Amino acid sequence: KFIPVKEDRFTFGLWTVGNPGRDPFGLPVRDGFSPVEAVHMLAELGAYGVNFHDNDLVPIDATPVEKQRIVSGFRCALEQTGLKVPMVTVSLFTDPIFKDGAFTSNDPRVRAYALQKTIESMDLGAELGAEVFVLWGGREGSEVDAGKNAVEAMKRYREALNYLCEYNLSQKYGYKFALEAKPNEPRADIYLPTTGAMLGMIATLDYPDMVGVNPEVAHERMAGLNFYHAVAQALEAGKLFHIDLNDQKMSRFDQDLRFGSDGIKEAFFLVKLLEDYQYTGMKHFDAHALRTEDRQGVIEFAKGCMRTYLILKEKVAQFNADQEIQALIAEMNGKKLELPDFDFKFSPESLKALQSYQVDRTAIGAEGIPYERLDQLTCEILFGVR
Ligand code: GLT
Ligand code: MN
Ligand code: MN
Ligand code: MN
Repeated sequence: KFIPVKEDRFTFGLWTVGNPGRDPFGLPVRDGFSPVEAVHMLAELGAYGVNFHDNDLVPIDATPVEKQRIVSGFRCALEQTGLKVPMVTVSLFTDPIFKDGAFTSNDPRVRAYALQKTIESMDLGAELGAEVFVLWGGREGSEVDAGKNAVEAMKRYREALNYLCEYNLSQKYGYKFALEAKPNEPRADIYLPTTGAMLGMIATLDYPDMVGVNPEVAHERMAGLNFYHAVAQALEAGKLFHIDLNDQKMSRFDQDLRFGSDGIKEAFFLVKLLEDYQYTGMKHFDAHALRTEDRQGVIEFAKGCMRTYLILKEKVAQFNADQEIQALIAEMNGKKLELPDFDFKFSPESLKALQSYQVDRTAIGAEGIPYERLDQLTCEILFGVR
């Protein structure tokens, strides 16, 4: 029970299980799993795929011959295990050239290099069968707003995304781009800081259908927002192309904790959303093992992410089948409006009906809505006592 299988579509990044436990104050504490080791380990645990940044696999200064050797070794491990590469991304944040941004840098030499590096990553991903291309603009932001014009930054961001969409079309890659928001870290302020901001930008692109979002639990929670609501909006808009699952304490530095390890109730409603609405994309764990762990701890971490998802999925089924819970929900959603000709769509008839509406304001305002009972029952399902 709770053993992951390929159909669960769980994926991890090379940078997640490859993380050696370095943090801004401390040195690495373990050998992270190398790309080939990660492929074997994840396949054994029942994951569906592995994702990477260009430089997680191929060092930035690799020669073409080295690149070919690395990629063919990696491909060989994929073939042996059947693990897929559903998503690829590009590091536009590690190298010093990106210290003041990539697509939004003031320096056109940097902006051009960012595009070149991104299209090369798209080539690499396409070679390995990737269908989603994530863009996380970790350095697209500022500390000194006097030096960077935030209006120009939006124009440059858009210009870059339009360029990449055109490239995608020209090569017939068929990628869907998924934009990942984060409010801060490593920059003091990152542009387009929330999933909602990304959705706003996407609507202004030349090919809006090609571009969606990759919301991450931790990032929305760092901004103090309700992740479940952000994902619901993206899903309803048909823009949930990918998702980064992890956990995070509110309003702190980026923690990338094991999925479901902190905000259990929010994780439950997230799983409920993905399952009830039959999200078919990848469920990607963008998290890493605590710095206290050795390599065995990394395996426990990876297993834990998937197991917690599957446990919550079972809790969702229990919630959906619980008669008392469903009766309460039906009661809350079962109110009737006795107003013929009014259907919430604007027309001369509905307007007339609306204007004649005699509402019993006091009586409706005095009706109780049993959220206390409903929430307690939800908690009891999560506590395992129901
Ligand atoms: C980095 C970041 C993640 C992004 C990755 C994609 S890299 O680890 O913290 O949230 O998803 O670029
Ligand atoms: Mn994160
Ligand atoms: Mn991170
Ligand atoms: Mn992420």
